[in-house]
Amino acid sequence: MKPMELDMRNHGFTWKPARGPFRLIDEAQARSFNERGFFLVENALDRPALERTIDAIAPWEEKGEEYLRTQPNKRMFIAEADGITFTVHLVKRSWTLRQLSAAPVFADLCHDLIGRDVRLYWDQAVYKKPGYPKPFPWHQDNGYTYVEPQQYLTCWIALTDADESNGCPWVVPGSHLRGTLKHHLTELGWVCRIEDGPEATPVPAHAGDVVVFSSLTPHRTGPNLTQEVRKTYILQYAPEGARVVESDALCNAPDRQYPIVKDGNRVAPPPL
Ligand SMILES: O=C(O)CCC(=O)C(=O)O
Repeated sequence: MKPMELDMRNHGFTWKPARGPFRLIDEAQARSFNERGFFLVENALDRPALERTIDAIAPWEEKGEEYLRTQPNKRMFIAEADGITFTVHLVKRSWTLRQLSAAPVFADLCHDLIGRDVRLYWDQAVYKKPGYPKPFPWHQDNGYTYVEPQQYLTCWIALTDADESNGCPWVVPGSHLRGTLKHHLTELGWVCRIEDGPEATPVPAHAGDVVVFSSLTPHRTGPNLTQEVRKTYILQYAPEGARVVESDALCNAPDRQYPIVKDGNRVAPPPL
């Protein structure tokens, strides 16, 4: 396969490896993150935490789906009623989700993989509805909104079991090391790669597991061929001082991009 082109804003990128001492991850997970761009944290959320999370998302996700039904072709950008929904910025609406975003497991992942001063950057639920046949195509998260530093963290929390039958993540191990790749816009989203290629690897996860990957790890999800909704809640974290390049805005909106780790310490989320 031809080497993929870089984003024109990506000059001289070098991967900043995660180095210990670590609070949560082990050496094998650190090696996998540095060399392959991802790893799995098993059983991060127990059953009650999963139920609280799903219940907190439900009213907002349902409202969003109702709105999509009123739109031409029941679509808005990449969201589609009865297909795939993206429910964003839920930490502005739910104390349960705000607390989850700053839970020790995520704060410690931030410490281990980003550093001593880290903020929540983005949160969204992504639900794939039963029988939805379309993939969510290959992209890097930094291919959507170009942030500097390019290297931030995505935690894909499985709220339901996810495997190849219902749209678990797939990754291309090792492709994070060159920084942000060139993306082009399609009706299914921004795309940096068409073919899976032999290296593409599915990352199945049980409900409560977290697929941890870099903003630079190319990933995709497949169709949902089952009769159940595939549910994920995604939390992304960026180092203090991160900026959106287009607008030159700091990623520090106080209502949703609050500190998670400050001077190396876990921080409670601000009240709603
Ligand atoms: O969960 C999915 O199906 C895709 C979500 C995703 O890759 C993203 O939001 O960047």
